[in-house]
Amino acid sequence: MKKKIALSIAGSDPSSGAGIQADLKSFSFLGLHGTTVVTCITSQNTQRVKKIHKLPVEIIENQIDVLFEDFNIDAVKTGMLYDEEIIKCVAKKISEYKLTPVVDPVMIATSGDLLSQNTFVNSFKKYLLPKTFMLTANIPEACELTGIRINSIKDFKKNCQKLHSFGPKYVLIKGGHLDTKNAIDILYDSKNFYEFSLPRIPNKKAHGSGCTLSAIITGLLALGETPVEAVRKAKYIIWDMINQGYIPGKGSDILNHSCEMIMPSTFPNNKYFDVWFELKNAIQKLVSILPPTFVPEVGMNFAYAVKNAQKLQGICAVNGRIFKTKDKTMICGNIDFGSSKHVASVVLAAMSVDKNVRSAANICYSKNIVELCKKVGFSIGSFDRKNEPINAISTMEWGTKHAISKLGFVPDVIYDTGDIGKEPMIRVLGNNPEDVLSKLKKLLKKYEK
Ligand code: PXL
Repeated sequence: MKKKIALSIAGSDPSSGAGIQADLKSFSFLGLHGTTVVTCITSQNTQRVKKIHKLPVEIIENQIDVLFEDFNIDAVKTGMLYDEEIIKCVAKKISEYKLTPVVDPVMIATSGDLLSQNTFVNSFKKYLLPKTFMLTANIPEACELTGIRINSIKDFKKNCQKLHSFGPKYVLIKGGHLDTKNAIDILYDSKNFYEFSLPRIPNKKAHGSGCTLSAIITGLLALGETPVEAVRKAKYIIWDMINQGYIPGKGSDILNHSCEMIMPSTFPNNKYFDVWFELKNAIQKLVSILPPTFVPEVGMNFAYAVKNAQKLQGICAVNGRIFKTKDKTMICGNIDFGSSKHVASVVLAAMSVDKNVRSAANICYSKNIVELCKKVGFSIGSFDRKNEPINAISTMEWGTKHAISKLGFVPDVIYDTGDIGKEPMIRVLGNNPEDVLSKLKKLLKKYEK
């Protein structure tokens, strides 16, 4: 197995919410091999930064050199650089190894504690910004670097242009601190402003979100994404990680960098990413609500096809399956394209009749559950494996088409009662994963009554 390699040059946060620890988790999330060069050791927890211990620059320089002796590094980010001496050292290495880094201008921690010396701003502008590929600043950092206040989107753009004039090819300003309905980020590349907007998640401090965003962007660049796409995708990923964040100590919440589901290393194009992301969210919701009694013995899968998919390669699903333990429903494997046959064949067959029906999940069969389906008003189709022609290539394709043709439309649910060595099964179909999920929720609600 070959992995892309990313490097983070940053400070250590022993509570693992931010700093190199967050960067390493972010690289793992993307399936990359992460490497780290530590600049400072902070003594901090989720409540405060107690002390900062700067490492000697020879040691920083040495760490960078040994890594480049050994690795072909695909992308680099910098985080906490603390003071002029470290900035100069890192800038020198950037030139020496011809790096195009993503640079996060870390100055202040979420707790409000300072993570930089007063020599930082001038040296950063002078030595590092001219060598920066993409700067990822939040509003206070952007204002500190430009002296231009941000009260509106217009100020945002002025700030981007000013920062761009210091040298970075791309400037990203994150609008989390601005009082707008959605959180808006703006990316500027000297020609265009790209706006990225996602709903705010209330009551979250999201310690480490700055580090994580720049690390995810770096990782996506290592995987070959364009800068604009890397930012767009990174935003979705971060949103998800914040949304699933948790409070590990007594202080702020941190992001959930869960590596349970690793993202595929490449997507043929954007529509594949969107399908993957929607399905992943639905599957995570599903396993948190679905009782193990609904999971078939052979396991469950949940599939979603890109528009007009013709082959299994265009259908995303879990490449292991969704299994049950005694008291839990759990995902085994990652979510990827071309990884299901059973449920994906159901989707392909349904799409051949109605191209809008692009998602399906299989659940355990029982007469009781079929009755529940009737009670909630689902349209129901079925097939009998005994009627399958000998020359049928795929049972699922034949069965699904057979059930649909008997009805004349694609129903909400298609079941079969099994055969020798074949577990009976119910498949729930819908236009997208949310649609399938809402049908499953309806069943559960009735089941629990
Ligand atoms: O999120 C900025 C940041 C970067 N690096 C280290 C940190 C923090 C925030 O606390 O501790 C080491």
